[in-house]
Amino acid sequence: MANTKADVLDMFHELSELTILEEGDPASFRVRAYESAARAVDAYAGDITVLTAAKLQALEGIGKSSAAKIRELFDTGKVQKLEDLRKKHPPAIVALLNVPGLGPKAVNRLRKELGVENMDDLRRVIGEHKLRDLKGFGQKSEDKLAHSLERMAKQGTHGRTPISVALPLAERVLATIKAVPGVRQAAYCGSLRRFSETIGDLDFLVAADDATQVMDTVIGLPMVDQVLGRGDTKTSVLTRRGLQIDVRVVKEEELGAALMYFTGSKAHNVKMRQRALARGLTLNEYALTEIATGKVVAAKTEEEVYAALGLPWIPPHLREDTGEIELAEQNALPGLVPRILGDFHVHTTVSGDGKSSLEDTVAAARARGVKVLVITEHAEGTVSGVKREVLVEQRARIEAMQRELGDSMVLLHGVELNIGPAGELDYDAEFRAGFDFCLASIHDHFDLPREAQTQRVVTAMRDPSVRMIGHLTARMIGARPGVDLDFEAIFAAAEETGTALEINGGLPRLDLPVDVVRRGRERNIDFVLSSDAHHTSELDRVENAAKVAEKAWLPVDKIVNTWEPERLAAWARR
Ligand code: DGT
Ligand code: CA
Ligand code: CA
Ligand code: ZN
Repeated sequence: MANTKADVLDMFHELSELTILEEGDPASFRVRAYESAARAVDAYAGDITVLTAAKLQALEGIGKSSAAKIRELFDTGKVQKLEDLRKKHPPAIVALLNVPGLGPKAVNRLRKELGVENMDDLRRVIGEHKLRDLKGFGQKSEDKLAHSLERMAKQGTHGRTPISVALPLAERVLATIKAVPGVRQAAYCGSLRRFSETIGDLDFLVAADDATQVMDTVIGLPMVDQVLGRGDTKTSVLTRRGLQIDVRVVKEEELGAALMYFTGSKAHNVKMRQRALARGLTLNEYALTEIATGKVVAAKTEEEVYAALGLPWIPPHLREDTGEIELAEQNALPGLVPRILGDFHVHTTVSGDGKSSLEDTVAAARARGVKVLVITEHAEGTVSGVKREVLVEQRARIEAMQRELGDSMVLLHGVELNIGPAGELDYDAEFRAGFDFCLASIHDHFDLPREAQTQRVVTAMRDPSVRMIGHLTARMIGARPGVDLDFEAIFAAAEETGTALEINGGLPRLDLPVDVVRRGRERNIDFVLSSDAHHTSELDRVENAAKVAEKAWLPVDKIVNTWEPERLAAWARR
């Protein structure tokens, strides 16, 4: 299995992660070199696999040792340095870095001094109060780590893979499978197809002439660590990160029934089978069949199976048995987002963490059909934030660009304010009032108690400059739980002040979460789908936000992005 650009990116990310542990320093020379190499590879538009070491080294950001490693990966299929690091720092140790408050130095010391090799060990030594007497830790950090573990457990993502990791991985596996000769169709199903936030395992279905080649390919995938089982129709492998991949080869005539079965959810399937039985039919992963005659009624496509059961096709991300079958029956499924005409949360290189220029961002948004675009750099209160002079200068550039754009697009100047621990905002009221649009979001102080946390957001909402709250819960799926909020109080303040709530489409966030949108969907609140793009390639993340809204059955007219451009622009400028 030939390695590709994505495998090089994986290699550098893993190298940097393991080197952080090795050296106990997240910003060492080597770590920065790997990260810079990854960025350079990512930005390279040509075929990276054919470049010689010298050509690689000539690319900005790639040094001699990184160039050698890229070649080593392409030429030999593995990289010795990485193999060595993997032996010293197994995945269970790397996973400890996800515990808020636990850095690489601390992980190494806990390992050496208390024998902590995984999450369970950590839980145990904290329970046994072994940290309070350890030099450099103490009571306070023991309490803090206990609290972190508690919040992680509450989040219930232990052992599951965040969608931000699973989806790009699945797309790569899918592309590889589709390239196997004789493969007619292939798709991922399971929780990923339902757009769940975390994924237990990946499930693929393949319609192919020759299963052998498909199975060989799956087993040969570069991220595969272990083969759990191989058969004629099903193969299971485990990636180095501990993610299981199940691949099933099915007959093309049965693909629809199989897709339905393996997409689930289980609860949705149970209802559908009951529905079949009530009509004298059986539904399984092969077909919908007449019980009396054994005759196949439908199997090839999902649409046919749903239709034979008297239903319109139900989009996968709605199949959670939260009432979607009953609505489908009355032809009243919640509407899908028909179009996304605005993006109100976008960064450019002016932000410390932005990667695309203003010009490129505007051009890419235009090409996507965006009619109202608001540029929102980080304000000075965040690490990547900028001073007012820079923003004043940007405003002039934006005004000039707007003149050139004419009627084709409304380009507005906004800013992403940081909400301080007591709801304080960046700059001063007068400067804030000078923007077309201000959104405000939380970037720190995640541990405040519910009342203070809620009050902080409500205070920001009451500020006349704030039009929208960005990524309300500030969670990072699988890494940081959302802050503790009284959502009813937030919804009430949103109604009272007319402040919109963002649905941030960045896969690591997906914030608001589906359950929060569900709770707020009947309220008189404006919701906005945002990309929070830091690169032109991330503008399509508004589609993820749309999936969240759809999964929560948010009425389409409450989604600001779908409105007519004139109404949209007027709304943003208010
Ligand atoms: P996950 O992997 O935990 O994120 O969640 P799923 O939904 O992908 O679950 P998984 O991988 O165990 O199974 C994939 C789909 O296959 C599941 O959504 C529905 C179907 N399925 C699996 N086992 C059963 C079962 O025992 N009964 C029924 N009705 N469906 C099943
Ligand atoms: Ca699964
Ligand atoms: Ca599975
Ligand atoms: Zn942002």
